[in-house]
Amino acid sequence: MSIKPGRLLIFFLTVSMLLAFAPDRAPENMVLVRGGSFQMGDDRAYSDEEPVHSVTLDSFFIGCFEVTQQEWTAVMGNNPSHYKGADLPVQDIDWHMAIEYCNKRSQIEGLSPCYSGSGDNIACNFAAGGYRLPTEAEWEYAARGGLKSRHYIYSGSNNPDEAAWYESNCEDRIQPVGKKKPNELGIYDMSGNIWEWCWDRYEAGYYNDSPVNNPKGPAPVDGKKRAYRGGGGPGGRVEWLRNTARYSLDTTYRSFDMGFRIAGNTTGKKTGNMVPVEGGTFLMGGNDGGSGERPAHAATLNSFYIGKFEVTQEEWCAVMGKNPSYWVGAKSPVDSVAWNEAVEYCNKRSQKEGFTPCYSGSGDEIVCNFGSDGYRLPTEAEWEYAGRGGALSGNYKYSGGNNPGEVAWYAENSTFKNETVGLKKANELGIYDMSGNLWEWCWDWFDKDYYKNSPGQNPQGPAAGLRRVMRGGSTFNPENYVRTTFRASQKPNMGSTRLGLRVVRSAIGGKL
Ligand SMILES: [Ca+2]
Ligand SMILES: [Ca+2]
Repeated sequence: MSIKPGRLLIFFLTVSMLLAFAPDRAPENMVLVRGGSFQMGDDRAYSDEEPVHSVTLDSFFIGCFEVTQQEWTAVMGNNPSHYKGADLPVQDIDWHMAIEYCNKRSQIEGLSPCYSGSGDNIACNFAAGGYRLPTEAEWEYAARGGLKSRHYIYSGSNNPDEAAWYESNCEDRIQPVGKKKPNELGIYDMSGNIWEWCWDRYEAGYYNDSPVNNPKGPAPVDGKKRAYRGGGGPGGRVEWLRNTARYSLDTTYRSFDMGFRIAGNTTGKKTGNMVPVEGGTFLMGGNDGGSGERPAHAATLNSFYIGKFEVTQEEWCAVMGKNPSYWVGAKSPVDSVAWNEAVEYCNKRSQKEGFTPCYSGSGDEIVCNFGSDGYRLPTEAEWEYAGRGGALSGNYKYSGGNNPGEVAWYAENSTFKNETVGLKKANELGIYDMSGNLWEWCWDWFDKDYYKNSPGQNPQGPAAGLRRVMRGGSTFNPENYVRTTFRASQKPNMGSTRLGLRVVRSAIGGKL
């Protein structure tokens, strides 16, 4: 791969900015709502809640609270609310103001904004990583408690006074968020307190022919009205608090009891310490290396994310509950983990963070679903592509430079113990310690002759074997072993004090 220096600089700055702003975890005060199917609507109430119908939603994030005045002011620099208080929901917000807040907050946090266009022609990119309003279906599913639903009438209870602020208990004012009982998912005030704008245009008969999967409201034929949900407050009647109750207003309508709650896609979030690697074609292996590295051959890879660091002992413990490492240090890479255990870690971490696990089966029959969005080990090709700096490659011998002492902990500069991750110079993509520190497990079965006939697209290693690939060399090894093309292997049931792992995730649909 060759690239002009000017272009390289721009690429590098872009990647650096992405890294600098990428959030480390789910946004504060948001919960993951696991996708699933539910029965939307209610046949016993108003006609616009009929018919009850099946809806299936993807996972999403939603705010635990209505957007507060403190949050609003931090982003927008003003406070339009009638009832003032930092921990009160922001009020007097029309639909367009809510949209503007979502985009602005996305930009501030380095997430790609969901909304484009203006006036009556606002479009929402539901694949973007930024903040947005929930759809009506998302709102109702979350209010009902998602997969944990206990089928209450109001969000979190059958007793309106337990779950909601409304006319009989709110003392004629808007109340601070989070004081009533949360619902099954830990979300507050979905019933009562302020009304909450949703994304959807409103049509009373929409449920008669709305799509089953991720309904997003009627097409723009119904004018300016948008749906809102979950109100109460002063003058709020008890029947308005129901999870299924639907209302609509012109998008420019403002009132002291109107605000919103944010939602977000699971894509683009939870990228904690994961570096986006744009797919591309590179020359894998090298004709100057050992026989297993030959021949150099073209490999084309899809985009993926890779850990900026080797998995640390802290990260391992948070998922697996114990630390197997010989060389102990919370920020040092975990060692003494067998390949099978590394795979188990990936699946467990995926489940914990709401991703779909990649691995199934057991022992030598473990298979990897590369189409899942969960954590997995890199393929050998992904490891080498990322190690070489991907599309930004400077074609160095080691990951990030030609001087091994600058980029790697290896036999010449180490005390043989694992070093804290991230202390040496990062490579072109901002990834640390790919050369040296610990060897890193890869997915592939090892075959010394694999390069002689490996596929050109997304090679995933031989179908079977005795040993799994490990890459990058360790603090015990001389410089030859910490080259980006050097190949080695280990039996999958054997851990080593010199061997750890680094995780990757597929970029689903090619989107980073
Ligand atoms: Ca509310
Ligand atoms: Ca390493």
